[in-house]
Amino acid sequence: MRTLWQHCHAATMVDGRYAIIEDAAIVTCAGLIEWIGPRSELRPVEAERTVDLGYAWVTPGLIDCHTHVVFGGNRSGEFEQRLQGVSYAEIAAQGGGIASTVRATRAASEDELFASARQRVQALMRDGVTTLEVKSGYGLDLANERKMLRVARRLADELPLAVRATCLAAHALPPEYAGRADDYITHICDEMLPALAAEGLVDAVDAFCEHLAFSPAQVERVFIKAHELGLPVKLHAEQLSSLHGSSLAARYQALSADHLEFMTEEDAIAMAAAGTVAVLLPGAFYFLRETQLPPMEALRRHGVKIALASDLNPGTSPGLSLRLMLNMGCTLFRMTPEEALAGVTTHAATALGLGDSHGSLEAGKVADFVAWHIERPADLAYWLGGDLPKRVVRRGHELSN
Ligand code: DI6
Ligand code: FE
Repeated sequence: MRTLWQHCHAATMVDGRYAIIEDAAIVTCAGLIEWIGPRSELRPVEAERTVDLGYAWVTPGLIDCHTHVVFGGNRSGEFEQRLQGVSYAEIAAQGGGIASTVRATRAASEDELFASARQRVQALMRDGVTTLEVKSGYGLDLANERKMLRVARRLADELPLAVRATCLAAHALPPEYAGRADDYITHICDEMLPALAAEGLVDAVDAFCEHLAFSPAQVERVFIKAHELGLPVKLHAEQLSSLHGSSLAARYQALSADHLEFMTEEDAIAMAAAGTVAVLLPGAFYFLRETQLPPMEALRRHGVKIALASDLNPGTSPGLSLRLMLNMGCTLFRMTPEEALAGVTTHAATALGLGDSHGSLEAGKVADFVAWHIERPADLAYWLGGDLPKRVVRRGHELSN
């Protein structure tokens, strides 16, 4: 069905800029944008339907390009304990931290994981999210990583949004491999990744490169296997210390390197040359009360594309609002509202390998967009969360509220 959407302004986000079209018209057909431009230049079209958007601001559908939205249990009890003075080390000694999420995720059925993840995804969708990345990484064995990735696929089947599934088996060391990290990496490379890839459950491969997780040498083994399997890679890098994981990621043409508070200028140069997107995660920075800021000036100077994401996870970023992350990107990292919006549209699409089909309003791209009843695009980063009035269009069809 061909639809004409008119009486709107568009922040098209082409090339990561607002690239505004005032008094725009958009023609969609078969789920794609067929034409977009000033209404005055619209040639007569045979549209089955014409929609008046009441001079709303249209942006691309938002893209949350880094989430751990599938998990069992949550860690609000630990949050409360920590604020009562119990140290992180004591909580970890009691079996808390990421290990507790691994236990809860392993204990949950696929249906239970789906039901809890769906609620969180629906919260993100209330912010206009139409594309989502979902990582595994709380199963840490073949059966439980498979279970998480199947939930990711099911979210795409049952909710009106696109999902990219990322295998993060190299997130933490499972208890059965305590003291044997290299053996676990071998298990990932020889058993888990080939099996999960063969089942069509994996769109990209991620790892956590940090002293308390995996070394650059271990991460590189995972990357080599991912490339053998024809899968793109991403990396959690430079969150707590500088191991130059982001340079390693760039050497493997990673789609993105994420966190990056401790990255160096050399890392930024390597990422720019490789086209690896910097995904900044202000929710984790805030929740952990970090003080080391990502090197915004170096990223800008070297032309690294910058994305923003929720990092939605139970331990370090229980963030159910991507728009809140826009505000945090501006207030905490001094991004401009335009950079922040590009970070959840154009550059987020590139961070997922979807740059050709998603992330901006251009003819030929998927017709995922949001018509916001706001005064100007900066409103999206200005309000601290909340439910802004809007209409969400996914593949050319308006979603009911
Ligand atoms: N970095 C993080 O901040 C989260 N994972 C990661 O690689 C932490 C996940 C958790 O604590 O559950
Ligand atoms: Fe993460």
